[in-house]
Amino acid sequence: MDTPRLHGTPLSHFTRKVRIVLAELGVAYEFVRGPGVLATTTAVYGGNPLMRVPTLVHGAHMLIESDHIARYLVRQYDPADRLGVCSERVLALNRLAVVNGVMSNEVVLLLARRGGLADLDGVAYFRKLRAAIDQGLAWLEAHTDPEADGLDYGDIVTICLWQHLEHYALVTGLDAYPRVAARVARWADRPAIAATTPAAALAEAEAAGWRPA
Ligand SMILES: N[C@@H](CCC(=O)N[C@@H](CS)C(=O)NCC(=O)O)C(=O)O
Repeated sequence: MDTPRLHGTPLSHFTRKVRIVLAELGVAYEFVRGPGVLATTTAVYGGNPLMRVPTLVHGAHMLIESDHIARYLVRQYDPADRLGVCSERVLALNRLAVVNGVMSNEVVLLLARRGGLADLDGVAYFRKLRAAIDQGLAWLEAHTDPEADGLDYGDIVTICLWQHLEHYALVTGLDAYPRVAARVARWADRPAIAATTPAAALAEAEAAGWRPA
């Protein structure tokens, strides 16, 4: 089949999940960088009608939703699922839901700010999203074992969330979550992780001539 084509943006943490899975599985792919996520034509998002990234195009298939893409890749390239991408353990499912929820809340707040709203905390719903970020991080802290064996998909998504939070600094008080920080630090030098940090992805994109919209 053709080389998979991944549509994303350099700083998208949802896209990064897929990039790390591709690298861990040793799958070569083409990374198509869109100009940003405020454009309103689906072509910019690889055909995703929801106008979000990531989108994976592989042969005749177009897939959206980072976790669905990761599952598709595992089925294609790693049926043994060494990273536990398809795990249905309750803890794994809840971890994924909490990380995704915190990521999504952060995206809403960042895009509201980027769209011109200066006083995020003046909107009751946005205050709730912030509170849920704090509660979600506290849940992760309580359910993270920094010494657990092996890198799994739960670690990958947590790393993407954590380093994105550090990059944007929209959320303060990250030092309240030392177990999460320790778990992330444990894998920080792994090639697939180090090569896709926000700073590395941005530098790579700029070197390739990418400019944000
Ligand atoms: N549930 C989606 C979320 C994707 C998502 O929200 N991506 C962000 C970039 S990190 C985006 O494109 N946001 C634009 C928007 O929400 O309109 C997934 O897992 O792929």
